[in-house]
Amino acid sequence: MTQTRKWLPSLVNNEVKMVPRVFVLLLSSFGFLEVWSHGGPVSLVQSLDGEWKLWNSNKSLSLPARVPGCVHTALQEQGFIKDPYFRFNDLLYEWISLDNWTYASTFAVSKEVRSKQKVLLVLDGVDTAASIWLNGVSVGHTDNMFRQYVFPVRDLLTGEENVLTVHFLSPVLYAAQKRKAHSAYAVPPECPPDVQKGQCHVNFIRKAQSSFSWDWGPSFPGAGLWKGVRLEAFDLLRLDRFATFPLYDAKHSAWTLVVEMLLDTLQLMNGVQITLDVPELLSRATFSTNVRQGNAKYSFSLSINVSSKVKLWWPNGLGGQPSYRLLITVCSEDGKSLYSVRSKVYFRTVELVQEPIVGSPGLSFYFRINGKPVFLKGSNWIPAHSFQDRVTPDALRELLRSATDANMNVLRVWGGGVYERDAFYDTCDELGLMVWQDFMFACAMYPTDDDFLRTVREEVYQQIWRLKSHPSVIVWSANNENEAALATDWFHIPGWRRSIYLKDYVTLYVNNIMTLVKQEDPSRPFLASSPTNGAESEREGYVADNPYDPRYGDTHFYSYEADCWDWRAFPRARLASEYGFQSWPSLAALLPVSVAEDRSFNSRFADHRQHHLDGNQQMLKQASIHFPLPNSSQPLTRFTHTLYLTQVTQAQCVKTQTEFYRRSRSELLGGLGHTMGALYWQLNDIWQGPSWSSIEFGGKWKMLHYFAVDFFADVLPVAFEDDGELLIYAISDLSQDLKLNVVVSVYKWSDLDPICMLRSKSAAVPGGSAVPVFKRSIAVLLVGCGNCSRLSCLLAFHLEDENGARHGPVNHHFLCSPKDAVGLRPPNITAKVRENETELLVDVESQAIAPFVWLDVGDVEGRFGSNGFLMLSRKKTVAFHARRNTSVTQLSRALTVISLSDLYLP
Ligand code: BMA
Repeated sequence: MTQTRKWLPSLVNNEVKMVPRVFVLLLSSFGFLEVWSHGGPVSLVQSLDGEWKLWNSNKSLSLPARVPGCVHTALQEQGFIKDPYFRFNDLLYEWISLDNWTYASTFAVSKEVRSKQKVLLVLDGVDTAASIWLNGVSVGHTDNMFRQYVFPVRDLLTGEENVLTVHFLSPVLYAAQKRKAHSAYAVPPECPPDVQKGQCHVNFIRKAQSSFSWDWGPSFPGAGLWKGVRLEAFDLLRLDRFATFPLYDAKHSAWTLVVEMLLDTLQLMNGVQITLDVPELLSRATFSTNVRQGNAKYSFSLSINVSSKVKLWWPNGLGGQPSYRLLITVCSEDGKSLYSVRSKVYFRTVELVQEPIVGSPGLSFYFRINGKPVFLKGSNWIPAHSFQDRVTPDALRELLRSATDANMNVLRVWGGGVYERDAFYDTCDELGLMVWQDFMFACAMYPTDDDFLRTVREEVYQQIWRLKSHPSVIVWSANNENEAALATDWFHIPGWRRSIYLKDYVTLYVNNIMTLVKQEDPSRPFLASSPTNGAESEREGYVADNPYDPRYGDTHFYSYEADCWDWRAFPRARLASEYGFQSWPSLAALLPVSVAEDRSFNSRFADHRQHHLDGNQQMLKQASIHFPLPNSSQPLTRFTHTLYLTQVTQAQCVKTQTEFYRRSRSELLGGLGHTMGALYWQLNDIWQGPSWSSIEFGGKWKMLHYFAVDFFADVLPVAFEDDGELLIYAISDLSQDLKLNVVVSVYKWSDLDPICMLRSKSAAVPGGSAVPVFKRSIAVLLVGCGNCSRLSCLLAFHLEDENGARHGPVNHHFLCSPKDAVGLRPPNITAKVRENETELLVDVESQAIAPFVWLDVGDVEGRFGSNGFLMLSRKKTVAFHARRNTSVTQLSRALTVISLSDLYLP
């Protein structure tokens, strides 16, 4: 069958309007960039996206398949398989990744295209090992899902019936073959732990490392054309890559905009005129250059004339994210316009500060944006689906919005997933979400044979070019935990073999990746790993003795056994880039992927979804330290109570730990402290299962995410106990200084009215600091309040300025475990939905203090203004922000409310 494909009508981007006789060059990999050519079709683009054919190796299955897409999605859409996430289907559908698959497309190519001097076949993403054939002729091979592949095909094209086939090798078999060929020595780990039910040798294939299973995700090693495919035809030159970044000369307070282009040129062109124009900043310059034949890089610097007028890009919470329009025109010597580019540019500086700290061994480790030290508040990002084509633009945006709505200013794109799509970084730019960008290597040793290094170098090169224009990206980091894995010997490497792996480590991350980063993007810092001791690791040959050393660099810290309410267990790190606790998602998330018998904490299903050894038991054990375990005789009630309790436990654990990091910002104790970042593990989920995430699969916020809104608030009071004393710190990430006092209300568990209130003296809270504002012996405080004890009372507190205005959220401090609390009464909570002119509201009423009140609306998409809260009043109104149209009736029907009291009060 011959399909006719349409010429692309316009660019991905929003601003360009189609003008007659303007042919548009689609550069989907450039994100916020628009390119078009004037006065004649210099470049033509023919998309080959759309419906292709797909079959397996023995052709027992043959079906239509969408491109971009993947085999699993195609099989599901055509009814050959059910939802891969349903129950145990990850095991049932293992055969899909053990088979080889072929994608094929038949298409016509116009004379216009074929008459161009050069026609390229461009594949933006091929997952992963494949051979590509056009009209029966091999055009090339692929071995890396993170690369764009480009093949010249002009002479292979015919008019009507062109057949393009892409033969995919099973990724699992390919990885095994590569491992076998690497006979000199093993490159551990050979396989994931059994509990992950995954595939082996993922470190031998340049594919999302988590696709062979992870401790929060299933094994679905997919195959397919996961990004677009197109023909690009041109006569003179083609803009292959484009990037722009600002440089700031502090001495002269002057900005320069660097514009870089990679041009693919068919003949020497003298005197090409390149004009750069940022009209809003009255800056324009024309450069004349000779363009060589072949692929070459051209770099131009535009001085910004009104540097003092430049509005800076700031991280969320610290200012806006203004952008400017950059217009580029390229003309031939005789003044004929060849093409134009329009792009967004942003101005900001970034530095990673590692310098001696007075009174401390070690080095500081923090980011300075536009000269200002910024405390990183955020989380870690994992792939939002096993099948990337299933991630809708809306879902992606909603996740990123959820991050900024929880007062985050950073996400770390973790090295075991994928380099995210352009829309991800565009949105981060817009939202002021900084990105800590890992290269895609995680929790393993990697080979360094020539083929591997060659493909990695190309991958790294392309990703740097694709992402370096984004102000959101503040740091490159070469891998996840591989320095630590080597230093602390995760894989039990015999001493005499260690040097092999050390050498491989330095070869890959330093000699190759770091060298490339320094060469292609000197505009932002580079780290060889996370966690790392940074400059100290470098001094120790890039693998430090202890990369978790809190005196240097960033730290990952996990402890499931110790009581997470005890801050003394946490390392006082310079920057905490990973820490966390697991929880289960809501029942609503589990319903579509389970049947009745699965809905119990001891079911085979609950066990199957848990990919972290003893994870379910760890959650219960941690919960039981402070809470009663659910014991309802109703199995489904017991299950939902258990899901709820794991979320309560997780929220409370991560709150305690994050508050510890935030209050350690200005302090040095025993040389430790000056903590400048808290990124918990992990923001999002890949499927419906237990994990460290604060947002479950589908976008619903877990209790932790609601807690994050408060514990990441710009101004926050934090309480903790030290040696019988209660201390309250005021934390401020604001730019301006404040004068604040803390108001402490002491409540009895049995009474909704406070029994006494205390107010501290007003204290200076400088912008960007954490300062103690209250200190009192707990015993004295309790006696002073009258009839009060640790078991019968609890504290709520907030910050106020001299005019009595509250700053930041109300926080609370438990003086005992809720399971030991004396006087808790049944709250008999009721919740009623109503509507005002603009939104849906829930009126919550309670007859007693109720901890961790949780409003749930099942699968109605949206989120509450607040949730999981401590009810200290008789009435509270909570807004519901619906994502889809919903009504009072629908919401009322779906609404349930639960609090901790439901778990053990009659
Ligand atoms: C860290 C991460 C991930 C993992 C998480 C939870 O090691 O980098 O590899 O999912 O901890 O175990």
